[in-house]
Amino acid sequence: MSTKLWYTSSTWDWNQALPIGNGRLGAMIFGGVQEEHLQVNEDSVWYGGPLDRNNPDALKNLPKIREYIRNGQIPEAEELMMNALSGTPQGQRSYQTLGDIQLYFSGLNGEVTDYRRELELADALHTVTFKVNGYAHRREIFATAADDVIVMHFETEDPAGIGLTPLLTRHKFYDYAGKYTEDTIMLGAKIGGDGVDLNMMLRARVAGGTCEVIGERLVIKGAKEVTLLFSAGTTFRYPNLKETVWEKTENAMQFTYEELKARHMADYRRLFDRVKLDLHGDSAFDGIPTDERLKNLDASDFGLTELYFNFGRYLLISCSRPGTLPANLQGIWNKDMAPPWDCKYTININTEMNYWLAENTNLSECHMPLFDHIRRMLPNGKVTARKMYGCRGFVAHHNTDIWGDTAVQDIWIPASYWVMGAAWLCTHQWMHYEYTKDLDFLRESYPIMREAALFFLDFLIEDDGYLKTCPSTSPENTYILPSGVRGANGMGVTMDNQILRDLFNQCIEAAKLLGIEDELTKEFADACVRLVPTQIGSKGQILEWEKEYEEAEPGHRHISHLYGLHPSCQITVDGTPELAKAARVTLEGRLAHGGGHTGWSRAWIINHYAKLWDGEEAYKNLLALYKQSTLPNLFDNHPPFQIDGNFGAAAAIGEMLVQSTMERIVLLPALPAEWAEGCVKGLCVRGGAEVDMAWKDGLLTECVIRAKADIDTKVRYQDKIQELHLGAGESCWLDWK
Ligand code: FUC
Repeated sequence: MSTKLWYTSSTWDWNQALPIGNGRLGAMIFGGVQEEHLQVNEDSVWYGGPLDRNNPDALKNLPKIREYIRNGQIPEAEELMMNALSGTPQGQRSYQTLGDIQLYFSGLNGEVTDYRRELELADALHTVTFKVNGYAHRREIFATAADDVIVMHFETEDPAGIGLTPLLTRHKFYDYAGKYTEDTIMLGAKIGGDGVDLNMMLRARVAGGTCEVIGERLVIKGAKEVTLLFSAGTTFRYPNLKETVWEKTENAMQFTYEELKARHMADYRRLFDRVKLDLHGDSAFDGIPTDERLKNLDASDFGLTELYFNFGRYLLISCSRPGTLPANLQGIWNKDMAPPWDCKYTININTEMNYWLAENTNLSECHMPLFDHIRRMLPNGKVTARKMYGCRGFVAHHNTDIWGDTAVQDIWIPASYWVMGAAWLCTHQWMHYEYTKDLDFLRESYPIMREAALFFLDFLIEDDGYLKTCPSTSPENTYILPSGVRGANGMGVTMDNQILRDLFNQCIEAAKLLGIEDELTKEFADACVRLVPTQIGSKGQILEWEKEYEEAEPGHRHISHLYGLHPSCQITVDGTPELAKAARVTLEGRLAHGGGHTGWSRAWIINHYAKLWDGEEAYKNLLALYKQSTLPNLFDNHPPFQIDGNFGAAAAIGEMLVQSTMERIVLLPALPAEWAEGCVKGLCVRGGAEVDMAWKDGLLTECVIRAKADIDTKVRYQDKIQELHLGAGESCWLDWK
């Protein structure tokens, strides 16, 4: 199984640096010999405090906007929307880099030989090894969730020892820096008027040498071994900021380096080791540095898919742990003060995609930060619902930030005025229930799901006998009316109907499970059947809008109207074959016009083909992702780096091997011919079970299902279907012969 990213030189390029993280703290490591650099992040470093940005003119203009839309006066509607619905101010808060750790080594001027840097995903350990003047040096770095610090450990055979001057910086955006104690330097800043304060500290433990603070820097000389402990935080979590940041280093100081490492690995492996994917790749490819392996991509390098899959799981474990903020557009790893799209949460696909792998690749607890964030959004979303639309319930638009902002983001016609953010996010609560059958979780989540659904009981308008969203848009596409007029907003958009069908049904189902019977669930049921069904157009495609319009960008990166195929299971090969056929036509149309040009778009397409049980197309698109949208450090490239593609594609690899609804599990639904032989252990399915499988010559040879909860379902392999009834803790070996 491929688990190592490795390179033969250090780098100055962030896209070649390697990420580590413990959920809250993250770093990109460049691997320099004389000058090592860690660009560091902390998940709560966001500029500015919470804002009420709900446009005070929204509610009074809403009837006019709706009237324009009903009359087909789209430009008039959109102009009014830009003024009356946009946030005041128009933008949410931005995530920022925490800063940098610069490590200036002395005495390393000789020739460097045997250089290697690697990231071992099985251990979550970054290692640099090299020789200078024939003496070996070894540097290990990891971010541990067990002790909540970043640990750096340097050793050398050189009798002169290690000379090192560490420094903390932050692009000059800081308020103080310097000595904290005899062995610790620190840096701090206030970010934004009513924003958070940040603090970071670097503490040294030196064996066989000297260490002191001079000015802003630590000065270490003649050390046999050096361990540096890095801790950071903000007042978002820690009111006693400096004390708390310091305590974290104090706690870590009680352990030796080896103990810290062992504690880290035990914690990490508890999650990582749950799943093993073996595609029987040729191990010779593991002998090629990762950047070259990627550049000279070989379709028979199945180990690269193992590596990409493992990397996706590694990244989620490293940026989303219980108690942290959810993975943002770059997970946690961002080098900028003003990053692309503010490096926040785009919830019209990107944030959801970040969590597609959480359940099926057995990292259920890494999903938790998203649920905490939905809770953070809820009170804001109720205010937005009331102030902007005069509705009950919980609404969010296409972005949110650290404070759970729910008002409209940007003044951008094809995206900003979409009201489905909270609804889509809440389907993840149900997804978590389906995979875990955790009724306590459902009991806590149902009131939130219900608020999200409640909004639409008030917001939907009647038109042509149907209930429709209005205004709304199909993210972020534009249509052309027969008159030539372009528009993006309208009513009864396909994706909205699909999301709402899920949300209403999930609320009804949840209420049933929780023994709740009230008026509201009846209203949800009534509304659900009055949504416009998913329609097939004249070319055999799924319609994106309620009518068949010309598309301004037929290769658009969003494929929102296939939400029903994935992540939802409304469209399935075995349940709705006509719609599945139409979904394929839609995909082919997008791809024929250059679709899949961003990493996340390609990752969505891979999931779609997996759901269409087409392993060949799924693998073809996976290879295209590696070739066209993957950076040398295996980060997904939008461009720039955006983590959704990493997560979306890892999820898709899982979906190629096993799929599930509550009604059935499908084994090897999209196995490409190339992956003739392999095995996988620990993938999760809806209903609450883990699946282990092995296959040979493209045919399933073994399958074991281990129930984590009572499960009553069917298992399908090719055309064969078996009933499956297991109690929690039971397992069964399925025999297909
Ligand atoms: C959506 C996408 C863009 C980008 C941005 C962060 O707006 O359409 O491609 O991923 O989010």
